[in-house]
Amino acid sequence: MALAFIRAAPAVRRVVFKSNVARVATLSRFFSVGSCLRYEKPESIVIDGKSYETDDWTNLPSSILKLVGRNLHLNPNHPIGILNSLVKKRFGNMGYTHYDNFKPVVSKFENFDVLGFPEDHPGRSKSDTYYINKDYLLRTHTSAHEYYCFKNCETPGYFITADVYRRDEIDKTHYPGFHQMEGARIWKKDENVIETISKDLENLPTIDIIVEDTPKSYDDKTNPKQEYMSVEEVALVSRHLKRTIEILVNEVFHLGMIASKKNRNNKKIEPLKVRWVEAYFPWTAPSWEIEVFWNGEWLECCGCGLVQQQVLINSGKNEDTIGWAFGIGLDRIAMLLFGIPDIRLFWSEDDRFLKQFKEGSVNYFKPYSKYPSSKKDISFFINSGKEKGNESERGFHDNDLYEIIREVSQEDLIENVNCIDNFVHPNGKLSKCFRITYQSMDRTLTNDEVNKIHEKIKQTLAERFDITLR
Ligand code: FA5
Ligand code: MG
Repeated sequence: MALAFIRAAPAVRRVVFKSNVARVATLSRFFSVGSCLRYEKPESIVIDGKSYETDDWTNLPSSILKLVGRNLHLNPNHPIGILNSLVKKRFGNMGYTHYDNFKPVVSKFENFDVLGFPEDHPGRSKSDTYYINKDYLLRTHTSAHEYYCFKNCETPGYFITADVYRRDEIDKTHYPGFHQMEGARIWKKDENVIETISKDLENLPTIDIIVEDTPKSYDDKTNPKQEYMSVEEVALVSRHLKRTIEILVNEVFHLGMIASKKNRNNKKIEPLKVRWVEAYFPWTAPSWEIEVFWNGEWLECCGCGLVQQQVLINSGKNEDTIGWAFGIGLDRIAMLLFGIPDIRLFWSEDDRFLKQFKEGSVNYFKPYSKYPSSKKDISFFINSGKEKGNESERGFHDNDLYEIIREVSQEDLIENVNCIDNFVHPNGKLSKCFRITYQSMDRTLTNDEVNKIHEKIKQTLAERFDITLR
């Protein structure tokens, strides 16, 4: 394990708040961006041997810290590691450097600023991101390493695989830690650039795949090109980008199809069907997402686009550089390919899970048991904020509750949290009701145990927020 040693701070820091009404009002504003002075915050946090002083921005709880350093993508016998190796092998001799050892702590500059995230982008807020302090955070995407890679990579392109972290909801397809793979490729925009990219395009392997796309490579109104690139350059670079991603998804989904057909004793394999849709990312233009048709549904799995010239320049590249980048989420894809019903399972240390997967092979997961679940509700009024206030002005963000739930039930005992009721009372207060589904993947939970956790969640919520339980 790469992490982590936490020194507990004196308890004083957070006790002050409760008995002082005036203070609570100030705090509510403070909470409005998902603060975390409320934790028993350590004075410093050590990750990968480096010590970071905490401050008002710190909101990294120990439940998340303990995920850091698991490096599931480096385990050759884990579904995430298997996916990673498959892609590495596929793109082995095609001019890419593979980075999969980047540390998860990055600067705010690398994760947001250098990529041109607007100051008010929700991704920057404390309710969405785990901050170590005002300057450092757990990367929320692998694009946080574009700066380093564009500066240092010596091949025309690179791939990055890494664990990323986001404060998010709780259900079968969301987990606060997940994995992404990033890819990028650049060319020098010289007099031979058209010829060079055309040649690179010809050298890409051909595959049997059904693609829905518009013939236009950009749209002046909805998905504009950057001025410094010619129409022809945009067409060629975006063609190269899309073909590369199609090869990637085809590789992994094809194996998934074999696994699932085997599972159903059906031998016929159809070509994969994908479609391209316009998207927006601050650091690419034009931008797209690819969706894959799987089990009757379109699945969004990868964002991409032509890298903004400014990002390349910020990263020390010559202004005559053009290129593309993409970022793909691995966990949801792995869930489909390996037939894994709950995203929590990836983090399981139970042999009944881990022993089922072997290097180089995509096979279906055999559930070892489904333990009973129990549902419990939690309802409350949010006191602070006035009628007109939106949710965050009221001093509470749903992600704050999810965080408390994860913190109290340390062991991943919760399958799902659903907001089942949300209304403004005539007194102007917002009332919310959440339904929590308790279910362990490894054992049967006792009533007593569930009740205790549930009470603790309610109590912690009431202590930390200006709310009234109903
Ligand atoms: C990004 O993270 C961009 N960095 C992608 C990118 C890279 C665009 C380079 C352009 C150039 P997005 O937030 O959409 O984009 O996430 C990318 C993928 O990660 C999603 O398509 C999804 O498959 C996966 N993903 C996002 N949030 C979660 C989550 N909470 N749990 C599991 N997978 C997730
Ligand atoms: Mg998205």
